[in-house]
Amino acid sequence: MGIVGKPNVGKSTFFSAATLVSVAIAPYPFTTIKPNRGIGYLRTPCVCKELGVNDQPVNSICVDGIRLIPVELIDCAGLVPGAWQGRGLGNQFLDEISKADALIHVVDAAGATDEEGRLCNPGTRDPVEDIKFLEEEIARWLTQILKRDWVSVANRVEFMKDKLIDILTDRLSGLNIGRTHIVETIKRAGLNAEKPKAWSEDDLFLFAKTLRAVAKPMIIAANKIDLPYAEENIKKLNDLGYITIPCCSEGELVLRRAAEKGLIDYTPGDQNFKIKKPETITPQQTEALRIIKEKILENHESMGVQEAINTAYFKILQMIAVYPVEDAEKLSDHQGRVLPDVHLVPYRTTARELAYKIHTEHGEGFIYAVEVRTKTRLGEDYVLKDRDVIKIVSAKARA
Ligand SMILES: Nc1nc2c(ncn2[C@@H]2O[C@H](COP(=O)(O)OP(=O)(O)OP(=O)(O)O)[C@@H](O)[C@H]2O)c(=O)[nH]1
Ligand SMILES: [Mg+2]
Repeated sequence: MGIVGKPNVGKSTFFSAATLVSVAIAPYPFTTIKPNRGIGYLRTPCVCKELGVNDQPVNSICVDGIRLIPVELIDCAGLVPGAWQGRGLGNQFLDEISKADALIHVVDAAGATDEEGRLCNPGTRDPVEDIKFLEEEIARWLTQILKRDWVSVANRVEFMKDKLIDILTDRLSGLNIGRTHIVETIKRAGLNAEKPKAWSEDDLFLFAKTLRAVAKPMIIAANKIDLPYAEENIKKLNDLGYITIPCCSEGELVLRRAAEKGLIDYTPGDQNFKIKKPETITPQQTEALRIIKEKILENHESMGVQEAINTAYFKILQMIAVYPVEDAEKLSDHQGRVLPDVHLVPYRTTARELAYKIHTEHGEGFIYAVEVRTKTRLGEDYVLKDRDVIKIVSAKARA
């Protein structure tokens, strides 16, 4: 997941709040020069409570019946106008985007930073402009990549009868863009894949813009909701067709750090926290926590950071969480560990595809699967559902 946006909007704060990795955070543009990578967690209700078992997670964590699934986050350098031509840290930023499956676009919902990320009074900048600008920059950068050898690509299609989709799949694989993205883009943009020589400059740009939407889907983290003007601006952002999640990254970071130090009980995504021992915290800490509670948590469902990450994976990328087990009675693996793993797989993944994901031999020797709750036998084409607990029966033993 790429965390993107113009400079000084709180990308690194969001990243740090999600991963607890300490990174440079400062109130001026280009604080981040080299991208930061870290592990954040998706939050999903674990099946352990429903099934009445005590689990022993291996590839994830379970906190009071909430499963936390690790995911990789990349905190990118800030993007400024002209990045596609290499302005600012443009090239590096765009390289990082190419590795991401989807983007969380952090915007300063209060409009307290100008188009280049310099501080200004809240309410000055319209964050809607920031969204249009980011879409435009990425589309221009993709157009530039496509244009480099478009003439020869178009000639190959028209004179040598090579397929445009094959050529583009090959050309764009380095950007983590696959065949299905390209097929979907051509369909959505209504372009003729047989006649690329007839595509105008505008057609190429339309292709690039649509490709971004298909291959790098995006949600908006409307950050700095503690500042004035944020609420009004969020209403405008809601009309843009993206899912918009109000966030206070700075407040989330305070809560995560306080929880890490044992001062409060707080699980990311909760709408509340509990001070453990009031006598151990300083008056400043008490005041910061009071402000977070009154300004944010009493008016919103959460601090937003966890919700943004969850939404990006579960709604935008349409991932589901499934729990493979080896023993359908004990719900355990061969070492007796109960509900050890949860796998994040795309919606529409079949039982056999899950078997392959667990182990190639499992996939090759697949005989059938069992849905553990109902003890139903499932064929290889069974389409998995979120929170399925599945036993795979395979002819080949696990290595
Ligand atoms: N009021 C408020 N300030 C925030 C919030 N999140 C981040 N900030 C502040 O915004 C400033 C910029 O934060 P960074 O996380 O460094 O921003 P960035 O987007 O990574 O910036 P670059 O790396 O320069 O692109 C810092 O002063 C943060 O403390 C928030 O939710 N509310
Ligand atoms: Mg940063």
